[in-house]
Order: sequence, then C-alpha cells, then structure tokens
Amino acid sequence: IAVLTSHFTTTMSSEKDAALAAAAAPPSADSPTIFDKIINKEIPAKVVYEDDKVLAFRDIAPQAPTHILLIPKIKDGLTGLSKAEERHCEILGRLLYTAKLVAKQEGLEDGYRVVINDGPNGCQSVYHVHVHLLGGRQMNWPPG
Ligand code: TR5
Repeated sequence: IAVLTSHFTTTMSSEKDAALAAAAAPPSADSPTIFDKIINKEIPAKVVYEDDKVLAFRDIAPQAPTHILLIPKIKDGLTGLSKAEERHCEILGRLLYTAKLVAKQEGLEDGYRVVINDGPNGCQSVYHVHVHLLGGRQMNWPPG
C-alpha cells in the first residue's frame, strides 16, 4: 500500500501508469486498502460529501476538472463490482444516487460521467468498490 501511495502522490501521468497500477494490485484481495485509511481519517482527503453509508472525496490524480470518488464506508466484501451479491444492491444504488447529489452540488449542470473500473482489464487499482464522478469538461466516447 505504501508503494502504491507514493506512486500515486508522485506521478499518475499516463494511461500506462494506470494500467501498471491496476496490474500491480491484487484483484481478489479483501484486505484493507488506502480507502480504509481515508474512511478512518488516518489519511487526509478532500471530502465533499459524507453520510452514515457513503464517503465522497476528490481523486488525488484528477482526470477531469471535477473528479470525485464515492465509496461505501463498509466494504462488506465488495472489493469490486464483479464481487457484487444480492445484499449489495442497496449500497450500489445508494452510491449512484449519491453521485447524482454530488454532481448537483458540484454544479455539473451540463452533464458528467460515472465510471466503475473492475479488475485488471478495467484498470482497477484500489480493491474497495468505488464510483468515479467525472465532469467539468467534454467527455469522449469510446473511453480509452
Ligand atoms: O483505478 P481505480 O478505478 O481503482 O481508481 C482508484 C482511484 O483512486 C484512482 O483514480 C486514484 O487516483 C485514486 N486514489 C489513489 C489514492 C488516492 C486516491 N484518491 C484520493 N486520495 C488518495 N490517496 C491518499 N492515496 C492513494 N493511493
């Protein structure tokens, strides 16, 4: 985790970096991640929204003028979307609904994008499910 943290705080400049970080992360690990430290306030984050179930904070390596991560405060085995089970439906819905609330709070009237990366091919690097909220610029399609 320390290596990953220093990697992100120094350079996260290219798509290759993101792919490398994703490849380095353990896809099936249910161990604590950097996000647990953010939830527990052991590591500072720019929190933009918080309730009893969801925490939203600015991404340390923003890919758009607005780039926010929304995470469940309790992971409950949900390392990534591909690990979702029926019991996770409520929190998954809440993450998306909260993304809408935060987008409004951030003034993203012209639209935005929500992304969930899953596994190495999806470029997932942190194994605690999270929704990316990206906005403030024109997005492209297809994504890279
Ligand atoms: O690649 P995926 O989809 O797993 O997304 C993980 C995201 O976490 C990336 O966009 C990273 O930039 C972001 N990230 C990683 C760290 C971090 C963070 N966002 C805020 N604060 C962070 N800290 C303190 N440390 C990180 N390692």
